[in-house]
Amino acid sequence: MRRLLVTGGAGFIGSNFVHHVLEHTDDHVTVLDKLTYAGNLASLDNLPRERFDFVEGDIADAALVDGLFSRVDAVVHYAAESHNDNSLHDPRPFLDTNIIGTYTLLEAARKHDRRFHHISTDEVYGDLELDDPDRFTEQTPYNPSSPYSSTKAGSDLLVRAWVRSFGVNATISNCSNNYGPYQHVEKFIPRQITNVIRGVRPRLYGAGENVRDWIHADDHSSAVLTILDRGEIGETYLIGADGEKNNKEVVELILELMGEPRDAYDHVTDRAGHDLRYAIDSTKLRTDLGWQPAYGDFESGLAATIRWYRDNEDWWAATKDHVEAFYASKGQ
Ligand code: NAD
Ligand code: TDX
Repeated sequence: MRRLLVTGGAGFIGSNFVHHVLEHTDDHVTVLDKLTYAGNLASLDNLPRERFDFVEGDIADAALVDGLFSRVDAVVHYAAESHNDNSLHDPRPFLDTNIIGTYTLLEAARKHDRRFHHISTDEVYGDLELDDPDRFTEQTPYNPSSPYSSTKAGSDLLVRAWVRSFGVNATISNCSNNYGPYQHVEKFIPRQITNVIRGVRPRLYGAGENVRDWIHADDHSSAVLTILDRGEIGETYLIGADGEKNNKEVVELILELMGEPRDAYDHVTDRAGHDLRYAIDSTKLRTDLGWQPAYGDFESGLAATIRWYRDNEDWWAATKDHVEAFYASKGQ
């Protein structure tokens, strides 16, 4: 039985990964999570105790991390400050967790010679024009825009340096925008779904023409497991499911699926430095490692996600008012 350490496993994508691993493998999972505002233990309810344990702590705590690395075979690193809007308001935690935290984990991976997989984002490549025929590939130069994406880019470069300088057995993946259950209501799709449930009109930044390339979190998990099992050390793999949509289309689809008029939303103040378009070419992952997404159809994945937020109001209700007060203070 392989023993995995999953950092950030109480967050959105990390918790989806934990569920995926426990369902599809025999691995044992230890989660290390600081339980920031974004972590929620309820996302890890009802997991088999003999295959799962939870440690509350900071990835930048070198002594804690050292002890945990000595007990596992491989590490999958999701923990991060993840929200662009927060990084515009208060960048410091992004440096502490995304840079110093990743550095702390890399030093432990080096000391204990552990397999390490680093989770990153397509935002490290900056943005594309709306009419650009190209998509991001592993060769696209780094050009991050926000405090969030610049710290993720910095963490990727640290991983590359620790591979080359110290022979750490690491791989990196850069994924596009995820959607699915357990996503914090500060993020675009759950914010709009929970607004509609509460009888509030969805909020679109600016004109709503910005394009994101959507992938279901479960497809992200299967891709990460594929890379962990068969990825080549030192390589970077882009993860995406050909899901480009502009924000206006997504809001209109949410409204339609929830039985509201498609135009029942408001335009609000745009995000500063708002990236225009992200788009992923995942040919390398598909060709070299044979990965395929299972959720071909965004509309049915979105409908299932809407059902999940309707059925799990207890999971999100406590944070919704606080999130909306923060946005209201910025005219969003
Ligand atoms: P999230 O904000 O939902 O979860 C982050 C988790 O990390 C939380 O549980 C939080 O408590 C934990 N955490 C934060 N700081 C910590 C620290 N110092 N020590 C230990 N735990 C800490 O984020 P998410 O959306 O699930 O993103 C997870 C990872 O995936 C991030 O690395 C992010 O950059 C990457 N990513 C996200 C997306 C997306 O669409 N959300 C897309 C591509 C890549
Ligand atoms: O209320 C909103 N209205 C709106 O129009 C919010 C919260 C967002 N938006 C727009 C901004 C973006 O164009 O929707 C799009 C998606 O916004 P977010 O959910 O904040 O995601 P994004 O900034 O694209 O970043 C996400 O994908 C890449 C994750 O949060 C990152 O962690 C990941 O790296």
